[in-house]
Amino acid sequence: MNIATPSTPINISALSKFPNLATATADEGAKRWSIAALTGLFELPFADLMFRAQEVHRAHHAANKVQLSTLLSIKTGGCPEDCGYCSQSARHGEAERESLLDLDEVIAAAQAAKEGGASRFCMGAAWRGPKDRDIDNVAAMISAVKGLGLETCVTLGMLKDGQAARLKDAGLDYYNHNLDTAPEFYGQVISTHSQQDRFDTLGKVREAGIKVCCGGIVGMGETRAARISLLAELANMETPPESVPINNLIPMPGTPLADAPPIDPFEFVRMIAVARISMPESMVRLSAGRTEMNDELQSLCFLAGANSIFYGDKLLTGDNPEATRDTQLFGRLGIQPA
Ligand code: SAM
Ligand code: DTB
Ligand code: SF4
Repeated sequence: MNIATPSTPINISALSKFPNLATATADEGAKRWSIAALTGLFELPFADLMFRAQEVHRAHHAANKVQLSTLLSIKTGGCPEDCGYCSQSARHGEAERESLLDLDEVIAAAQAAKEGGASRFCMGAAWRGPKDRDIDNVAAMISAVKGLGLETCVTLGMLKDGQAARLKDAGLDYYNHNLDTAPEFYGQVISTHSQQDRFDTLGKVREAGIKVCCGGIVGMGETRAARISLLAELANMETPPESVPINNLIPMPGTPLADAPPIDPFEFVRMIAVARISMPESMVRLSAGRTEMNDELQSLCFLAGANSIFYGDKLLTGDNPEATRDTQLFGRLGIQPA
């Protein structure tokens, strides 16, 4: 059964054929994902969920292509925010504080990323949000990276009016700003800003015509209901994010979540699969936490519809698999990097 085509939104009511799946609420139309529908997907037998994820994946994306983005922390540590997972918070993080990198260092890293095979270069700064003079510096970095023929992405925290347009003018393709977790759980992880603040920045990014990269983290002690609630927030956006990073918590020493119990690996794969099904046109990114995953688990994530990764041995402060480990895995699986 073809439950979705590339040009039309997924027809959730078509899923009602399956006994465990609730349909979307009638008044909100087929594009809105109800909690019941998402829960129904999560509760499917694993093989059925994987089958459905593959159907949606193949209807919307090249089946065996995985997009590669390389990350660089352009300003590390000393962040005033208190995000409970983050090594870069001045309140608990152990990441050493550094000032903004020079343009030359950024260009060298972007060139190396390009030569390594990445198609997008993502620059992250541990700020609550950039000051206007920071935007000048980052705009120069964006233009230079774009000039190398790479797609550009930045994650700089909350934006003030006018800042997104300046980033767009510099050549920015994507802005990463995650909802991170369910609205009901957000306050237990972060107290220095609200999830509404995140939505406000996402609105500014959209308005400026920049593509949105927005996802979250699992493995922070949240319930399955909270994971579903996060996916509902993402999938029900007027335009769902073009890129949806699903991070598995890297428990950072010194952070409040340093001892969080790891998530069941199959639950992680289910999260990827439900993201894929509920956001058919989005790129789903298998993000932080891959170093701790074996090849078999990562393969299940690709089978569940993940079609992008962070590539290169470092994330922002945390570890990522060596590039050679990824290229070997791609070779064994017949995946083409893109
Ligand atoms: N300051 C910016 C912000 O908060 O958007 C950008 C940097 S922040 C490190 C980007 C994202 O990385 C976070 O929203 C979170 O989803 C993810 N992240 C941070 N620390 C993590 C960790 N220890 N494990 C998994 N994901 C993490
Ligand atoms: C995202 O969702 N994950 C990336 C990227 N966006 C910026 C960052 C992961 C950070 C992992 C912890 C660290 O490296 O400090
Ligand atoms: Fe700061 Fe971003 Fe880390 Fe939160 S996630 S502490 S805003 S760098």
